[in-house]
Amino acid sequence: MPLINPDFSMKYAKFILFLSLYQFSFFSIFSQGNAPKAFGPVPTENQLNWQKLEYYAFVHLSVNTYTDMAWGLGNEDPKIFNPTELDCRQWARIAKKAGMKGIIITAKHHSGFCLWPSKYTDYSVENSPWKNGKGDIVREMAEACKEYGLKLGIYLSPWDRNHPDYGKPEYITYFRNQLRELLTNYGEVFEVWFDGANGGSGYYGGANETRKIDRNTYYDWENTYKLVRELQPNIMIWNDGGNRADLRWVGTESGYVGETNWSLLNATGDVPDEMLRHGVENGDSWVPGEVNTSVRPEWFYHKKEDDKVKTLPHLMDIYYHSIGRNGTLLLNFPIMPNGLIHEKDEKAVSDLAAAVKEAFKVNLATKAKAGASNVRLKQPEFDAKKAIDADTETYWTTDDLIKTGALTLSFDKPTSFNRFLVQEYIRLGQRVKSFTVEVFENGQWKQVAKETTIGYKRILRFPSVTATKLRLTITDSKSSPLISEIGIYKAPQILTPPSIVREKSGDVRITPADPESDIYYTTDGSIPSKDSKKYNGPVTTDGGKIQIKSIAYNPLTKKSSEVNGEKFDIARKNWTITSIEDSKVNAILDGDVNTNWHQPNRVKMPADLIIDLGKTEKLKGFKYLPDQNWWANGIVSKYQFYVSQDNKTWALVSEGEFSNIKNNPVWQTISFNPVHARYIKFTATGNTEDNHAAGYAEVDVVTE
Ligand code: FUL
Repeated sequence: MPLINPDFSMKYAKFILFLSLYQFSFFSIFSQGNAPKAFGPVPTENQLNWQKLEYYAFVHLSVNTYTDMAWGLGNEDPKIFNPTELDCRQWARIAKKAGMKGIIITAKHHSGFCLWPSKYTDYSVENSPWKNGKGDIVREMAEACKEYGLKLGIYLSPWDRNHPDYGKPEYITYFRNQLRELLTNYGEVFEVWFDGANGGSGYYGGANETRKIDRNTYYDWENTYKLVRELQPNIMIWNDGGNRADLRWVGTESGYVGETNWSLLNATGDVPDEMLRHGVENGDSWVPGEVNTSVRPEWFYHKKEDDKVKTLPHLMDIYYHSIGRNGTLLLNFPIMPNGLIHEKDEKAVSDLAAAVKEAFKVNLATKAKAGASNVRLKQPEFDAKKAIDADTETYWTTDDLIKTGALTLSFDKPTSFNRFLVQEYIRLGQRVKSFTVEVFENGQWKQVAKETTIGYKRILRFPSVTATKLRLTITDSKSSPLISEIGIYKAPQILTPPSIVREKSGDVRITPADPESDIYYTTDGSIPSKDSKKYNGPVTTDGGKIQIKSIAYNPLTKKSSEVNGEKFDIARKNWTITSIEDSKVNAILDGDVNTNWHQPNRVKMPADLIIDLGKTEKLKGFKYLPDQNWWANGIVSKYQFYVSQDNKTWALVSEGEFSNIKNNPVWQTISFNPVHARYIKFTATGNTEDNHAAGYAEVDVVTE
């Protein structure tokens, strides 16, 4: 007799099978099988991969690089295009070193000039002297990107100010032919950029007229996108507002996206700039934001901007306001006429890369213990630790339907930090609507941030704290929050020389780049150190001349910035501009180089600016700073300078021109033989544009 009744063993086997199936489903309920479901629109695989790039470059080069213009007109002779030292490997090397992941090249800007030898037009490198017409910049760019492990992106301006057919249906065929060339012959392309500037005046094959198009319908985007995706299945399509594509412009070129930033928009309908800036909380499509800005004021190279390359603190702000606000950063290099990136631009992005690396070197969160108020189904695969495991594919989350929750990180000793990074697991949708960050310092909880959205990545800055715990509280969410990563960092201070400004009152204001830095200064010309006077607010003066030298200082590291020094002549406190009745005119005397005043349009050259100095002074020169804005007009290049004791009889003491002020619109200082006077008259007799506009950021005198 068998030991086990076969009937029984059959039943037993069935029972085991049932048990294991049960077990299988039991565990799967609590494992991947029961992971939270997507909520609302979610990114495509292309969008996810693109978001992870975070940082990539733009390069702008075209015929207008040689005419010093922002846009080409379409009539520029290809013969002017000759970047004799062009080296795409230099661009790629710089981008790589800067931590960028790709480069988008202006294959064709609005001028219509093509940087590749397109077989559909003569208006290209083929008819330029560069490489005797045998070159192809897009090819060189593609090869350099490959060599440096960077992705290639293409900017193809839909607006073409050269093409005779622009505005007619035939042009669409031309445009698509060019797209086909670019998206077929140069390997994988990660992003294509269809600029929003569309239609207007142009050369148009000699017609020289204004052609208006409806930018929503003219290009038949639906079919154009279809072609793009057919040729490049992994591509991201950029197109601004009206023609919803894979990502969106953020409504500004100044380098920031809104603090509240949803990666959502509605597929149809108007998109005002405000919406571009913040996305739409309940939008029906996933359309994340890309922050595009230039390392200089303008997109194309202009020599006059050699002194206007963005500073490290400015670039750092841009970093926190783009990548730190759920956006990507597309930073532009204007290529010089010789075909290279300027060394100052290279230095700027290298310094930024070093500062970012330094700031995010050590993630203190990995040294903490993590606990959560609620863990989905009490399962370890969703527990608090998943937010600090350096794996963005895992996450902490709460039970379904629970839209709030707190995650607490505890350190075993007081830990100092000033940056907080948090990421959502966006594969299942962007959910968090609001959150706070608190720290446990000196025995009590203190709130350091109260914010709205998170998205792919959010980075917050706050003054340093030394705490034993940090608590992230999700105060509202569309569905259970999914937090994939948290970072806590102690970013060192950025020690660049402070800015020194003398206000009209005569007081001197000194501002460090990093609000946490101390400032030390001297007034006797000596080099400041931490033993000098500590700055605690504006330096008051008796209205006389003053020289200030200052440093920014970090008491923790005992490091200081380089010295910044400014010499100010007599205070302008009692000065009045007598020739103009406009309260805004005092912008000329406020010490702030970013404010300015312009003569009204009705005023023709010679245009006078008369100032009463309040009392007689012994003058030996004057200073003029033109409007510092992009494309400022009214840059005075020819002048006369008069003095008077009574505002009636004037003596001409200097006359001439400010050489090179167009290329280099910095302070102009003119000396003359010393003379006593109470009134001065600065007469603009010509400007850099040969019209009648006269503008001023600042005017000052030099006394004996
Ligand atoms: C703008 C263009 O008009 C600029 O010239 C530049 O290309 C910038 C990236 O986009 O809309």
